[in-house]
Amino acid sequence: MTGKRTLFVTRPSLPPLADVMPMIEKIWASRILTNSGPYHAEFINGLKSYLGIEHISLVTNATVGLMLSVRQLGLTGEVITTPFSFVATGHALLWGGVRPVFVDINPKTLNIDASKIEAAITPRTTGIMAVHCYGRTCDVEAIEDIASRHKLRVIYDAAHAFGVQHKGQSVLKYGNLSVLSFHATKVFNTLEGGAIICPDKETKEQIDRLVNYGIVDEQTIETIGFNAKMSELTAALGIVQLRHIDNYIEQRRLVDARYRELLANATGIRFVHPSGMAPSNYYSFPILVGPEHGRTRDQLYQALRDNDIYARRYFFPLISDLPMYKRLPTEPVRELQHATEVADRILCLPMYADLSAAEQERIAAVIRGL
Ligand code: T4K
Repeated sequence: MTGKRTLFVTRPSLPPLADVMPMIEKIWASRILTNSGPYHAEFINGLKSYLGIEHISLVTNATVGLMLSVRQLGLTGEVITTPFSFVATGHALLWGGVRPVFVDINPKTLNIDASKIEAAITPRTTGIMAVHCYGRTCDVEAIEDIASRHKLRVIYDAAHAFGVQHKGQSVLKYGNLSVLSFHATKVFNTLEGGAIICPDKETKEQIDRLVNYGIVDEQTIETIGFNAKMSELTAALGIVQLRHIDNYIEQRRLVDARYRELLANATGIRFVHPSGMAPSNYYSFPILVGPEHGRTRDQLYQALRDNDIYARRYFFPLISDLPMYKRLPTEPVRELQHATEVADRILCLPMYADLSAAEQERIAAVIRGL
């Protein structure tokens, strides 16, 4: 390759095409393309054993997975959530006719501050939608405790948390439902895709029906379902990706470690995650640009772009600042102080398996102002 390549915030990891081709040929020969075919079943089994989870429903993407989760749990009224997330988190609630109530984040973890949830509970509150932001585990114990005392249902937006462990088990075991994203930008990707992690067989069956129009059998439609079915092509790619995921994560761990070395004493740059944060999937490499840096976050973002480095301000603006959310009566702005500060300082650096050491040096040089 000649010249410098443009560096995006992420670059999807893909297996060798030759590994996928025999499966595509089988799909072509069988003409079973979707609606719970053999690869769909095989992919679920692979995920069950990799994630250490018993009940999984596949969906077309995490946004729809979150929407169906809201429906499955019968959430109404108000749901407490974080403003510091991708817009899909809030949109899934609005689509379900539920009003999101935004609670500030913990400035260390950037996840919803569990100690502030109770103050936001009203008689209309039916649930909590928390996000394991950048794959860092929420305060799941505190959230569980609040939910059980107030009889609230909990959905974890686990879009970033594929394979993340908490206290020796999958973090996906917490809450009533967790939703994974397999989007191209994720550590584990099937181009588009996602999964809903269910606590038991019965819930999984109900969700599988929601995914397929509510169909029980040829003449029985049980509920107002959606079409959120994963195709056989997507599932086949997922099966192959599972063979490589440990390698992708290990390569990302090396990228993470190199950033820590290269930016160790960069003025005004703070790492969001502690070094060797374990167990993690190294979804992202977020930094906070402090006032001592000399440039604002946006000036640094622009300086990187001028050098063909497309870092991203995930998550800016806050969901609560978007027009359709601003109109909602919400908590006083001062309550979102940490989220507001972080949204103004956050920058996610390029993070992907095949980011080279030389490319990271190039990124670090711009950040250091060299
Ligand atoms: N909850 C959370 C917390 C999430 O972060 C997300 C998604 C969801 C829920 C919903 O999950 P899904 O419904 O998507 O399964 C991207 C993704 O579209 C989105 O999935 C992701 N979070 C979000 C954080 O990022 P954009 O609009 O910022 O992506 P885009 O197209 O600007 O891509 C970013 C960079 O990635 C590009 O500059 C180049 C690179 N890229 C992207 C794609 C799509 C590639 O190299 N190849 C590609 O195919 O939203």
